Amino acid sequence: MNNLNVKDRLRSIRDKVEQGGRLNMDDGVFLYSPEVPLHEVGQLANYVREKINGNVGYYNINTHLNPTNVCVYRCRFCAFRSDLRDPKGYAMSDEQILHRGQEAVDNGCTEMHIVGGLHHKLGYDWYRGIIEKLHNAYPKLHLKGWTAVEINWFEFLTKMTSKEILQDLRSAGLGSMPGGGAEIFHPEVRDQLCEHKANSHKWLEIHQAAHEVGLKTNCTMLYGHVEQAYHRIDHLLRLRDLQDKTGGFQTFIPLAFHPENTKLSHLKKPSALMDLRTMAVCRLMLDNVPHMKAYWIMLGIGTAQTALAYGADDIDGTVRHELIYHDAGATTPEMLTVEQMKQLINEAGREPVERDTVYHHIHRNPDNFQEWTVGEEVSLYGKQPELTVG
Ligand code: V47
Repeated sequence: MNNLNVKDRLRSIRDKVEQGGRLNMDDGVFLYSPEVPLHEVGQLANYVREKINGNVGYYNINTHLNPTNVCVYRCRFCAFRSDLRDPKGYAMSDEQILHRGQEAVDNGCTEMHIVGGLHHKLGYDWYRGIIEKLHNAYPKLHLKGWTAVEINWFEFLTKMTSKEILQDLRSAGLGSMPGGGAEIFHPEVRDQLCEHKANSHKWLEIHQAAHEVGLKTNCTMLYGHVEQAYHRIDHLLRLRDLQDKTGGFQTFIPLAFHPENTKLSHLKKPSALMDLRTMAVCRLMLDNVPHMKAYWIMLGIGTAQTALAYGADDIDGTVRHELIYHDAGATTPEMLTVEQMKQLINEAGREPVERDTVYHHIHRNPDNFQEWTVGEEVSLYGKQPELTVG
């Protein structure tokens, strides 16, 4: 591609974006080409980000719970899983799980993010019971739990439909679903990473079922391993199609592959430049998903801050007890304080706003941090910003 072609194509993409048009497969793959300057893609994504979310940088106060790491699957990118008889394998007791709930409440958390392995010997009732027990003991804590891969496993265990399972989990206290398990939908890649687990149709069907029973969900894409640009864009287009139907996705989280301790440990971790380009391209392709999360645990703090100018409007939470990325070599701290979260958003020139899982403002009692109330839903701008692109 010569320089003139690059400029012309970029101009036509910029026109499309400014006029509210949609980018297609060719546009997306083009934006990934090294000839296209990163700052140009970033500037365009920032335009969309400010149009939708203004100058706000969202964060929440949350904790993670991985009740077991024992898993029937052997995904090649995963450093967290364990075999049933491996000394590393664990399954938490009710007491340990409830202790985590108490710790969360004591620390002012509004959300618990719950995911784990698919244990060979534990039935659906164990997984359901975790939600029910936590919800009964700590009803104010939002439980964002079980990925589509777990729901698919519960289908296998119970012979219930995904909709019946989701309704049942909702009645037990499930508040929403995280976006994990999506990896890369395209079978050319998925079959190399995790051939046995829920395929793209299943993953999307389960998220559609969740949206239909009134649960909001997130969506993700695992990048920087064996995939190519067209696999990533194909993935984003499949998510965009479902969002057109249901509107149930709240946040998209691009997940950079961490190779350490995985079966793909010979691969290099994606660079910060790749992380920023991916955030920007995702913001531009997913024009119907309101939020983009720069997950600081996975990106590192500096890149997460920079991503707030490349399409992201959210940096996830304070986080405690994260294992999936730390087992795979993440060097980020185990958690950040609220003051640190606010500072890093401020340093990036954005206005820090605490949200709950489903994007309502959180109001804290200034005299007692543990006391909080849920305010209004965040308002999306949906109007042209003052600035112009380019
Ligand atoms: O599905 C696993 C990925 C996901 C590795 O919904 C890896 O708010 C990189 O989905 N290197 C789980 N990625 C994490 C996840 C998530 C994280 C934060 C917020 C939300 C949300 C969801 O992590 C897995 C997989 O795609 N993953 N191992 C690895 N070695």
